Amino acid sequence: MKLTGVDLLRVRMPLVSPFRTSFGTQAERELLVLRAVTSEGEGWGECGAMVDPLYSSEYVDGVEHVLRTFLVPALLAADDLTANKVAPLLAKFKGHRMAKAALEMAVLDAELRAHGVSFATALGSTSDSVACGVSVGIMDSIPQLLDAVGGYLDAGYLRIKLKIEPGWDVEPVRAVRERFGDDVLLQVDANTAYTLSDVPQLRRLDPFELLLIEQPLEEEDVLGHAELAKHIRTPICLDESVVSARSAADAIRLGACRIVNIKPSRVGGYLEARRVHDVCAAHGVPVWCGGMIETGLGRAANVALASLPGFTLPGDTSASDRFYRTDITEPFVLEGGRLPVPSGPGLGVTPIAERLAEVTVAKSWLTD
Ligand code: OSB
Ligand code: MG
Repeated sequence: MKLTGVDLLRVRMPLVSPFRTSFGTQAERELLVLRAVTSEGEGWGECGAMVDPLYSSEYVDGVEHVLRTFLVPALLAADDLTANKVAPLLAKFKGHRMAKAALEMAVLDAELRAHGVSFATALGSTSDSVACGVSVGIMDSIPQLLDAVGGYLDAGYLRIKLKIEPGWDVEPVRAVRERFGDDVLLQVDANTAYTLSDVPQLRRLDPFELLLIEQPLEEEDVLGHAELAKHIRTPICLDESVVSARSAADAIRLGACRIVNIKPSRVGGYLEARRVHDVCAAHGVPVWCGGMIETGLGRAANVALASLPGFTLPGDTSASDRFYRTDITEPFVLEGGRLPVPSGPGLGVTPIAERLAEVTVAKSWLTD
């Protein structure tokens, strides 16, 4: 197929409540939505990048610039474009994985819609629903946290993830265990907030039988995670450090993690995400699907990915109403702690034109 152009939409959506992590607090989600227009029809993409480069080096304005200046022009010049060719065509541009992921997602969606194939089928899905967990932000107080966790358990979530940072780690975990018991699947995510000098504090999490601790140390400190693993019992899961199938293989080989969080945007797209899944499966390493506060578009693709056989732990594939009162697609609604895997062509969901228009703050058409 031939790429005609890309509609670049900047979307701003309020969150149902502020979401606090060790790197910051956000009350709204501002992100880029892409509509690829091709000779075979259109496709939708969503970019994981946030407004500020706090989770990773990418950020909305930077993504917009690299898409406009380098990535979209490279695809516009290709005569016989397929989703599989996107990464090779963009490989000469270093980094910018979230920008590349969004563009590949839009091209993949266009291609799959044209062929009447779902994301789930294309990626190798083996299930028609996925088990869902929820990521719970850092709160001002323990009672507030217990209210939030209680609400999510009542809603049916099968796994709770607590965001932690120094000063908000052992006590919230203890409080959740005391209130809700030892059977709750519980894990924590530090978003790089600790160093190896925190080993004594991180060891204090050991008695709580957590499923995992996600990304305790900084992104580039893979060997540090391998060292930390020798001193704590809680399994280490990497998020920020895993940016490709190769880096996943390296981290596993070095003993830096026993579990991997797969975020398609972080690794450059759904096709690389599947390769991360395959590498982990080959090593017997369980994976789960992470999230970047996606709209219904990214959520649809994440749920499809999470239905692959290696995704043996519940993901951060929460329902649409975890973050948004109104989504830009039909909402994903929890059913017995699970979400149904979309089965329609491509993403299986499409933005509702009026909803999308309401939240779009800027729009530009990229073409040659
Ligand atoms: O580290 O997993 C993370 C949100 C934004 C940036 C990083 C992370 C998160 C979450 C929420 O934990 C994931 C979600 O439910 O979308
Ligand atoms: Mg994380």
